[in-house]
Amino acid sequence: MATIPKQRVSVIGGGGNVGAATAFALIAKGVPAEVLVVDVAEKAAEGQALDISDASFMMPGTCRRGTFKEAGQSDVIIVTAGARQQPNEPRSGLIDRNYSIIKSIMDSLQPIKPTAKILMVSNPVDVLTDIAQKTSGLPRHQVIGSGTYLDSGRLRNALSEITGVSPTSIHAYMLGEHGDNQFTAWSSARIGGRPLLEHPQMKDVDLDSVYEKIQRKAYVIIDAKGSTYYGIGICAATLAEALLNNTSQVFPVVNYVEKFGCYMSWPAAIGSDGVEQSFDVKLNGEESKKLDAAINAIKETCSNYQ
Ligand code: 6V0
Repeated sequence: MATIPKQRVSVIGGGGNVGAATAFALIAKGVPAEVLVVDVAEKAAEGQALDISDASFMMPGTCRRGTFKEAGQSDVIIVTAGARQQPNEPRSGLIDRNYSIIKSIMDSLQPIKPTAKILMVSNPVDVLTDIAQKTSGLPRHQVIGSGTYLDSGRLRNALSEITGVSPTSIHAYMLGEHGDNQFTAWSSARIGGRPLLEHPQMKDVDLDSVYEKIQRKAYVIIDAKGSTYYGIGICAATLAEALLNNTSQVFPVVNYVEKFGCYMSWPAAIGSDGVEQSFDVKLNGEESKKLDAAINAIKETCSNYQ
């Protein structure tokens, strides 16, 4: 019998597409953790866990179905449970359906391990991260959301196609809200130590059309196959890995930004305590207006769901 790793990651909603993709990505990345798949749909959770455990025989991680109580005692609790977008539905439209689901999940997890970190993925992720923090009782720095990490990855892929540089060497962020109020921080984007917009290949690029393509990508995928899960699965697994392995990597994730007074997607260094540092991104006037719009939209929704 395989040795059970000491660290535990639970995926609540793991019977569904995003949860299963996340659990599989954790195993495939070789994260040395016991991965628990938890879902109200127990049969679906059992099936996903059995399938993923077949992939774990050559990896340090293990996978099985778990209970909500076991999940509450995990080192990292990833929440992917809830309703997903229908074609052309904005993420913000999910709040009524997912608000009560997230509150009931936080109750079912109690008592939550005091050192646990919660990673929210369910949408609208900015507002649900705020609700998860308040209802879990964990400190703000231990509760984060995947936010615009996925959108920033999509942006880096698009910029890689234009510039011919690896996406891992392009430092560019989508920030604000993971939704219709996200924006590209073009003025702070860097490539090889210089402003991205000074790269010769960027000279004639229509920035609005690059933004629109990123913004529409989830809608295009949902229209074609019903939901998106591979990209977000690897993003969630990478964030869990940073939390477990104390990597202090900087990601654009949902974290509580003191100076804005709300949870939103903003660059933060992530380690075993959760958020270790939040950063001060320099924005131009137009970007600052978009940031204000995102903050207002998030705060307004949060105030309606307390
Ligand atoms: P899905 O495939 O329908 O899976 C949802 C799962 O949640 C199902 O297995 C349900 O049984 C389960 N569930 C519902 N209520 C509960 C509960 N109370 N406790 C435990 N499990 C429950 O949806 P999918 O996996 O495609 O999407 C899940 C969520 O992820 C949605 O809110 C999406 O909008 C969101 N996404 C977030 C992304 C991001 O970038 N943050 C990206 C893609 C999807």
